[in-house]
Order: sequence, then C-alpha cells, then structure tokens
Amino acid sequence: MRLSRPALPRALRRATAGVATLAAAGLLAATAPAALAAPSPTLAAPDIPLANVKAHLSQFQSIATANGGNRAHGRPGYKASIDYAKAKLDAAGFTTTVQQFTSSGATGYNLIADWPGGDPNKVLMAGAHLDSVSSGPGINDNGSGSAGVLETALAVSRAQLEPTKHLRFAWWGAEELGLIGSKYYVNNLPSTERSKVSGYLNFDMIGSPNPGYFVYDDDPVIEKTFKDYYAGLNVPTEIETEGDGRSDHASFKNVGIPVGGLFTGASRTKSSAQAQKWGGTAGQAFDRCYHSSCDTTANINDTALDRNSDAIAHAVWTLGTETPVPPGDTYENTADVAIPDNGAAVTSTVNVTGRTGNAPATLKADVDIRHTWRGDVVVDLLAPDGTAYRLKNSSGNDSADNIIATYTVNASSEAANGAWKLRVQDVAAQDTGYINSWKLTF
Ligand code: DTR
Ligand code: CA
Ligand code: ZN
Ligand code: ZN
Repeated sequence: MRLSRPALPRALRRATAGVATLAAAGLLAATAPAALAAPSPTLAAPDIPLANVKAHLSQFQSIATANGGNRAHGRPGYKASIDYAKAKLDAAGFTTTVQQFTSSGATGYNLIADWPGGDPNKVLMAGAHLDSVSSGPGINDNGSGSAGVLETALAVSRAQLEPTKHLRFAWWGAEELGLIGSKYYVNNLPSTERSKVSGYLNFDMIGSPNPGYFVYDDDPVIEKTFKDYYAGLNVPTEIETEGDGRSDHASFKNVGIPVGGLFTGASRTKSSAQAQKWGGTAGQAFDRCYHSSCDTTANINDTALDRNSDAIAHAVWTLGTETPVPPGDTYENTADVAIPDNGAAVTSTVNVTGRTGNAPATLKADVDIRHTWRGDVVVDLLAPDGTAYRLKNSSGNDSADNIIATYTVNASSEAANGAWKLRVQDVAAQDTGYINSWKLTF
C-alpha cells in the first residue's frame, strides 16, 4: 500500500523523506530476484601505512617552516613541495613531468606522474592540489590529499602493479587562487588525450581534525566504489553537497570527464546527528584551522587520514585493474518515455531475437533515466516471461538527479529471446522525468 506523501513543500519534504519512504516501504517489498552486484575487482589494494602518509605531512610542515610558514603558489615553499614529491616519484619508477604556468604574475607548477603500462586509451587519474594558502602551511588543506595520493602512487610502485588502465597521478598548483593549475592542465590537454581519461579522482582535505566522511555525488560508478569501501568499514558516508566547483575535480567535470572524490569537511559546522554517527564534536567546524596558520601537522585526525588514504588505494586498485567487459551483443531502445509523476509505471521494450538458450548470469542493463530527485524512482527489468528483477528501489532522501547506471542481473533462468522491458515508476509527488534510453548486453 502506498501512503501518499504529505503535501509539503519539497524542501521540507526532503527533511521528512525518511519517514514517508519507510511508510511506502510496501512498494519496496518486491520479491523479485535482486540485481547482482557488479563483478568484484581482481586485485585487492594494499593497506596504505598511516606512518608513511604522516611522514610526507612532516616533510610538508618542515618545508613550510623553512619557507616563511607556507607552501603557497608563487612562494618558495610550493616549489620545494613539488621537488620533494617529484624526487619520491622519480625514485619509484614513475615518468614525471613538471608543467609550468603563470598566474598572478608568478610561476606555478603542476606535477604529473605516469605509471608505465596499462591501456593508454583508458587513463585513470588521481590528484590533489599541493598548494596552501599564504596564511599557513596547509597540512590538512591540502597536504593531506597530496600525501594520500603520493603514498598510493608509491604503493603502486612497491606492488609493481600491472593495471588494465594507465594510471596517472597529479599534484596541482594554485588551486587556492581558483583551480588555476588543474584548469591549465585540462585546457592544454589535446581533446584526443582528454577523451582517453576514463575518470578523475580528487582528494582535497581528507584528514580534517573533526572529520566527516563525504563522498562526491558525481559519477555513480566512482561514487559507488568509495561507498562500497566505507560500507566495508561500516562507516556511514554522506554525499558532498558543497563540493561543486570547490576543488580541482570541477576542472575535469567541466569538460565531461567522470569525477569523484572524498572530503572530510572544512569550515562548516558538524551537526549533532553527524557527531552521533561519526564521533567528534557537534557544533564545531570540521576543520577549525581551515585556511589558517594553525593548519599544521597537529591539525590532522589520524583515523580519517588513514581511512581515506586506504580509500584512495581501494579506488585506484578497483577502477585501475578491473577487466573491461568484452563488447557483447547489445539491444537498445533510445525512444524517450515520459514517467508520470507519482503515477502508473511505464515500460520501454527491447526485442531480443536470434539468440539460443538462456540469458547469461551477468546480463548487463545500462539505464539512462533523466529525473530530478531520483529517490522517487523505482526501476525493474522484466524478462520476456514477466519475471521482475529489481534494479533500483525508491530512496526518498536521494535528492540527486538522474539515474545513469549499469546493473548486472543473474538472468540465467530466463530464455534469452523475447520482449524484455524496463519498467519505471515514480512513486512520490513532484519531480518528473523520462526514460532517455536503455540497453541490454548479453
Ligand atoms: N575549496 C577547497 C576546500 C573545500 C571546500 N568545500 C569543498 C568541497 C569539496 C572539496 C574541497 C572543498 C580549498 O579550500 O582548497
Ligand atoms: Ca591504512
Ligand atoms: Zn583551501
Ligand atoms: Zn583544498
């Protein structure tokens, strides 16, 4: 039975979504076989030693102390930070490049480190800005992200990893002036090279002293990779809502490259609900020393830094070593189908013919549904005999837009040939959308 949602303004309804959704749980009681998770990665990431990450932070601190108290763009402390990281990467067998640019009348530097090997047409990037503000050493912002990415790169070398994708790590200059270094990199990357970048992972402030665990809600596959990691630790996460445009991932997102990342919070205040789930101090900023002289090595939460450094490695190993699925036979429907708001389900059909036997245990359904507040939407795959496979439940408080995802379903009990249908229903008032396209890959 579906209880209609109270006629509340959307903003307020967002706050009550949890209750309404639970009340509508009857809709979610489908007994259809659930979709299988995507295949797991072939290689598990190593633990990233916290002590190694903190040793890099100590170096960044010493560099700042020896250079006027900061590592800011245009100041000697920044170039010294570049030189430190480059030396480590050169010694570990990376092919490094220092890219120069000018901003505010000063020379800036990006450090790019390529790990030899992998498919040159599928480049996975992980990066962090290395510059601080001029008012302090910038150990959490963003020595933490820089050190986590650096130690992950060094772990790739220690493991002599042979990824399927080509791995590229980057440390950006002049982020604090407005994402200058990463914008310069992207703008000067030929479009043929840009199209090879399969994803960019950004890490800006990952060790805040009063930490939250935020995951960027951009590319769904990258987001899921991080969420799965934290689910394995039984640590709840929240989607990063203030991030758009706030760090170097924006430079990549703006040119259509899939992005994701992690963040432990800056000057915003931790709520009591967040303190309940993460510990720390409610009513206090996630990082009280944000952009201040007290952003030193004392301004780090070791647990957050350790978890996030391990999460970087998990994402690099998972996304970097996954075996690309060989192209199979695809059956697609690109006709738009409007989804009535809070109304009846609609379907889109693909007719599968000429195949023998049953569908595979890893039948892939790529779905592209454009819909604001995707939490309203329930998605099922219907086999030719009508058996329903639940791909996505409604989730009232998922206010993000669009469902562009790949689901893997064990359809081995279904005859392959016949009319397969995508069934979509909007189960909550307000917000509308449409099926843009979907396809099955056998
Ligand atoms: N602008 C970043 C810090 C920052 C603030 N909000 C977010 C969200 C996601 C990543 C980073 C940030 C800086 O000061 O470097
Ligand atoms: Ca660790
Ligand atoms: Zn900053
Ligand atoms: Zn930052």
